Amino acid sequence: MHHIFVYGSLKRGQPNHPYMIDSNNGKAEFLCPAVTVQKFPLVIATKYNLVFLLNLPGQGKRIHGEIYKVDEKMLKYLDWFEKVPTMYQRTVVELEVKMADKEEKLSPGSIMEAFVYSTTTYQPDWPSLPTYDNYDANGDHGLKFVPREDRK
Ligand code: PCA
Repeated sequence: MHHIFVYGSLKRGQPNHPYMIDSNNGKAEFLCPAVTVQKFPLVIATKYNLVFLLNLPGQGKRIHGEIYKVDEKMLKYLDWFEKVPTMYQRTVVELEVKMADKEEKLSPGSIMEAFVYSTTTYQPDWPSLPTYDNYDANGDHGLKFVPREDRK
């Protein structure tokens, strides 16, 4: 099993979450909410208003998201879904657990590592875009996420 931290469209209540809970794609079990130990710029970019974590530690904000335990099949599926390695890359990030999970013996405040889909390449202006600490497709930013099937 692998741990993966999701911060964008894959979170609960966000547009791509259904792909994570579709058992045809593999297994994913929600573990706990978490926040990155370091700051990163989380930006909304491209004409489709996609969400990207730029691998520039120390800039931006500490990012809130969710940790899942996934099997090999789901990890491979998500790599394909996130277009690794062209669009996103799968890197490792340090996280602070926000809520306890009995089974995993995680306690609030404990530090763990998980995979994260950070951005492979980005436009020069992306680091100066507004940054967020907790992505919501329907947030005040008003930047409407364009689902995969509607992209041209
Ligand atoms: N999906 C992945 C990376 C960005 C996105 O929209 C996630 O939620 O973590």
